[in-house]
Amino acid sequence: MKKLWNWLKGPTAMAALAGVVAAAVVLAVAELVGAFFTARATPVIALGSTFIDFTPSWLKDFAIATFGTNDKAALFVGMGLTIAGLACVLGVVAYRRWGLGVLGVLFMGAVIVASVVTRAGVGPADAIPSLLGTLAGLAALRFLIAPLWKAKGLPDAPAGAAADTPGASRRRFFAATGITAAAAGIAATGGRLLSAARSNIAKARDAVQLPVPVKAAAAVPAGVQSPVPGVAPWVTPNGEFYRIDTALSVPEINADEWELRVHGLVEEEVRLTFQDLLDADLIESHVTLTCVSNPVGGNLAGNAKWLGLPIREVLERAKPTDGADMVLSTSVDGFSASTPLEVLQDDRDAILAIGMNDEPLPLEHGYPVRMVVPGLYGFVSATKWVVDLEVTRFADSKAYWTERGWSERGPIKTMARVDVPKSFAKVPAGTVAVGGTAWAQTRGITKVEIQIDDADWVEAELSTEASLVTWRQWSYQWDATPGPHYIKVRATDGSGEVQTEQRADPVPDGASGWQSVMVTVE
Ligand SMILES: Nc1nc2c(c(=O)[nH]1)N[C@H]1C(S)=C(S)[C@@H](COP(=O)(O)O)O[C@H]1N2
Ligand SMILES: [Mo]
Repeated sequence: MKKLWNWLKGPTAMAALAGVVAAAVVLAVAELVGAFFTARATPVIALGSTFIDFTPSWLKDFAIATFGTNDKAALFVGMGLTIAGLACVLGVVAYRRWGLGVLGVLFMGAVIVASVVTRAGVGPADAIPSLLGTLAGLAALRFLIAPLWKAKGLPDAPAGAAADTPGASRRRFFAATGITAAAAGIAATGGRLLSAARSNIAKARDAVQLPVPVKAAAAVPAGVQSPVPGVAPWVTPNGEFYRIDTALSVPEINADEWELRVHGLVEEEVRLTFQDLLDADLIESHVTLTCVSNPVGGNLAGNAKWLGLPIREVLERAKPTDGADMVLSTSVDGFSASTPLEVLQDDRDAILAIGMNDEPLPLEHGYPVRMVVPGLYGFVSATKWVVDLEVTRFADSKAYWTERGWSERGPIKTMARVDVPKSFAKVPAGTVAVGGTAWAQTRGITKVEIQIDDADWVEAELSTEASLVTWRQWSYQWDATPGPHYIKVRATDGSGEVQTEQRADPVPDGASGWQSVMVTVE
């Protein structure tokens, strides 16, 4: 204990602290200056995004299985700890050998700049915040370490660094550290406020007037909602809709400048502006989106009313040439999805969506324009912030997640989910309401069955079906006897196929298997 305390009071620990504060200065100054540049070009966002781009399928799967939609928060915490660790080392190195410390800091600066300028949609000028941040960090490191040298009179210390009493130099060190850390905090907060003030995208989005569709969504029949309290709402409110993407900072697109380019194996290259979409014959329909990373029983699925232009009509104008079998859609920040061409041409109404539940798309869900394709997992179809459609062939191009070990195609697997009771719930004996949802987009759900422990499968009560591309809810009144019990659920889709019992991980093309919920009846 005593030893630890002495070490903590010693110059090595102080040098490590100086390193951490200097790193904070790097990030804070870059954040402040970055308010005038592309948001995705700040060091934290660029480093994190680069890390995400190197994420193999098993790691993405692990991150989502472990942290769910908090995977980004987990990434930030991990990055923060890594940066702090490196900064400690650099602080100590700089204290012992200033020249070596400078080299180390410059090297880190170069890594940051490299990760910034290689982001999609980021220009060379966007390196400026990171460069200025690195220089400011170097100055801060020098400023903080100088009092430590004074106390020691180390060989590398600047000439004339007169010996100081240890107490005086420690006080000077902590004063300097406190002031620098506070300045970094102010710069970072200022940068945040400034970029928020400079961004008018949220305001522009609020001002968008969605046109009236030429084909309104079919009226939602009564009885789509499971009567069991606690089952997910049939329409997912925008604020509760799951969010999955590789974007650490939500892309901010000026709708007036947005343009979609349709090119590749086409007779006619087509360009669409946002105004073109507002002026077009739009259709509206409810579609349930599902993420391929959704584990059995997971909640990475949501149902919304989407407004948009059938991609079929855009392709009719572009006229794909013979041999084309895929459309590679790309977002402004470099994500891409490979969607079979015929899926975008058939009557399932894949759309370029601009509206979600009677609102313009929320920024996190793809403002101003995203794709919505019934029946396919999002990773091969639901490109948000979409700016480019290349008509091509599966043999010639690979999408973002396919390059990282996921499948090139992704039809949604039939899945039933128990929402109530929750796993490990304690429920009173007697009649227990069991309920949930099930989906098999484009095939529909025709049956949901329940099995209690090893009893025979029994049919659950199906809620009203709205369409084949939306989820269908169900309920079951269970006569529960005291003790531990397992509730299993499985669905049958419109093709007559029973959901497979075969357990599969989300990688590479979606999880399968029957969900089993353990409850204790008291
Ligand atoms: N630009 C972009 N679009 C994207 C993604 C992405 O990472 N970037 N992820 C896809 C995946 S994996 C899914 S499941 C859906 C999720 O859409 P949501 O966040 O609106 O629910 O978006 C898809 N579109
Ligand atoms: Mo996904």
